[in-house]
Amino acid sequence: MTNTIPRKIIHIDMDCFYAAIEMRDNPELRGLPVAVGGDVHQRGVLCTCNYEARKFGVRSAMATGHALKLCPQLTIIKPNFQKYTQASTAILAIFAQFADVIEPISLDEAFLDVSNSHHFNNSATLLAQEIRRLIYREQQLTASAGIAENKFLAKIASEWHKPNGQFVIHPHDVSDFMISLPVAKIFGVGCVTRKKLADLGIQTCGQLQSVSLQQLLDYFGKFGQSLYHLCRGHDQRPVNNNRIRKSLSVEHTYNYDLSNLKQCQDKLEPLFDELQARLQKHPNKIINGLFIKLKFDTFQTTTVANTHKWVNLESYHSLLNKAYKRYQLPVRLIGVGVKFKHHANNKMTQLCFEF
Ligand code: TTP
Ligand code: MG
Repeated sequence: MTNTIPRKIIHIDMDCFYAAIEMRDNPELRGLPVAVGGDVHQRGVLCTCNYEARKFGVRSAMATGHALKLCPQLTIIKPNFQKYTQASTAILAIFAQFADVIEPISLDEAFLDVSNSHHFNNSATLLAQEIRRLIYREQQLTASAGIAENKFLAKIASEWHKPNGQFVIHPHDVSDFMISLPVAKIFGVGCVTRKKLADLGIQTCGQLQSVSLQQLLDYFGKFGQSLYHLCRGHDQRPVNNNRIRKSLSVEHTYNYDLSNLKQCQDKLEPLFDELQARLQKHPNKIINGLFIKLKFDTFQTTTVANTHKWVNLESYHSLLNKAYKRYQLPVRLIGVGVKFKHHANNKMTQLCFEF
């Protein structure tokens, strides 16, 4: 039997994200049309622009040269991805204060499944408001939110009151909401599908609902099935929690088996050095334990962990000794890693995307 209790999904999308960060960091830009992107002399393209620039018809992915024709006074700033990643990490840490199930989609966008949240008496509306308030307080950036029973609707809803707003599609309003929604709002419906649908006289999801599943399968193959459900506002996709990095490890399978503990010990230092190098790319994360993994020639695998808060070679030696003693067999693989703390309980940034 399917679960009849509607889920509560929040979709958060930052407003003109890169441009907003540049305006935050340079207040002189506020009120002026600003874009972030490549140089006109190098045939650059815009990543995004602020809402002032959008009034001139400037858009993301537009050639810088074209944007300057539409808006000659446009200020163009070179992207600074390190800054955007830092802000994104801090925002993700705010989400983690309120939701266990988080799916970051890009630096400025994430889904949160808050169906079982105890915050605000399980009001997703109040929760979204609080998240947006904290983002503003901690990052001086505005976000928009959509709240609905699934990812498809929540994402559409977050556009509804953009910028700096939020919108709820209540489960009992879904049918009405879908009737006039343009088919172009369905993800996966690009120019080609839109044209095919237009040829059939279909512009809205309401009109699409009158096409049978079989006809949709005939016209669009497998995608027809998705169209059938999405035009009714149905979307079962879970919020995928696995995109947040919870650990980092380096492992190596050796060309020949390591036949004793001493040989394993000799391999530890290069693995440790590589782990440290990779950790430097994640400066905002907090380590919450070290682990070692061994795979023996029998393909049995064992992992030993501790709760140390920083990496050091001695700890890995002691973990290795313990792991090796469990089987005392030739070893074909050694892995060394760290677990990250993944719940934010203070203002520090503790999460990052798995790129
Ligand atoms: P979006 O959320 O699509 O755009 P936005 O946040 O700038 O504006 P909006 O208020 O409409 O949400 O994308 C987020 C960031 O991703 C954006 O700030 C820059 C980057 N981006 C690109 O680099 N290239 C692109 O083509 C798009 C669409 C976005
Ligand atoms: Mg955005």
